[in-house]
Amino acid sequence: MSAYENALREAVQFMREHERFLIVSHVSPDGDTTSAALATALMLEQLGKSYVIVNEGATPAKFDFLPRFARIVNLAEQPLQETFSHVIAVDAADSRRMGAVSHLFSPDVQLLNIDHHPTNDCFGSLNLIRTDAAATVEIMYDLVEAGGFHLDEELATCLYTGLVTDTGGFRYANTSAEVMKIASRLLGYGVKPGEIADRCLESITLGHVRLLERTLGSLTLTHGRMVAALKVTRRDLVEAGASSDDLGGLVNYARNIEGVEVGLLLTEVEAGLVKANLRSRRQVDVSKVAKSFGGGGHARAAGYTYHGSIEDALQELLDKLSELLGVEKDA
Ligand SMILES: [Mn+2]
Repeated sequence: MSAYENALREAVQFMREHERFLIVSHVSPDGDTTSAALATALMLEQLGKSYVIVNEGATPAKFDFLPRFARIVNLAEQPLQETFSHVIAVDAADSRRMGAVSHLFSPDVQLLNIDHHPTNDCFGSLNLIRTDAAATVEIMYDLVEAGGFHLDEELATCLYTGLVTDTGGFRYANTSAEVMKIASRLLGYGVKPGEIADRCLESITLGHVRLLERTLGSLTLTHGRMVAALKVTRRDLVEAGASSDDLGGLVNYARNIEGVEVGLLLTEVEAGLVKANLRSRRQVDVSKVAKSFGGGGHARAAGYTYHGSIEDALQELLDKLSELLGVEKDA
């Protein structure tokens, strides 16, 4: 039995052996972590277990078509008193990605870490990691098979949504034959691909459009036009009436410019706190760049948090990219 098959078996056992669970999705939740958390909930229901699903903050409303969405507790608005001995974290590459949730863990906590990020540091007591999986939900699909869980429209909808969002609608390089095979099987359970794609990929908020209008003016090209950067200041967010929810996809306007290898989006979330989103086309492994600043992610999509001004964040990042690309930033 491979180490992965063994981890699948242990994960199923973990779910069967215990009664009450805390399910944690990662900070700034995306479609994959949200779908994986809800799929976990549905699987625990099948086993007759009880659970609480939490996120450090708000989960984007565009995912509210997913089953059990209303069960996700936003800890910023609804603090919990209970502590948990059994925790399942999904799509979080390290314990910091779970956000401020550790006060919910009992001293004897056992944590099952289910993830597909190559930068995962195996922070769980059990680690179910497959770094060649396109999404955490692809691992959840393996778990459904390994544990003999019953696939129905609800569970299939969660798994399909995670696949659609983490592959950018089956367009990114992580779209494997296996992904298409799984997606095809899931459609057989009544999943509605048009509706899911519309909700997750096509629909944009008014806040996003207003933010885009302001942000495009900040576009700078460096390194012989191989790097494109966009900046969103606190003021942009306030004037656009936008929240961090509305930032999704903005970084692609930088990366998608012809000839650009690395697209950057720097967001001043609050004074002195900057979120950096990095996307690359084909050469640069941006997860390494993110990791050098204390973050993580994938080769083509990564991010980190920076303490300091947005200008300093940008300059340090551009200097790092100069090293990696072997090109001066003002070239
Ligand atoms: Mn993911």
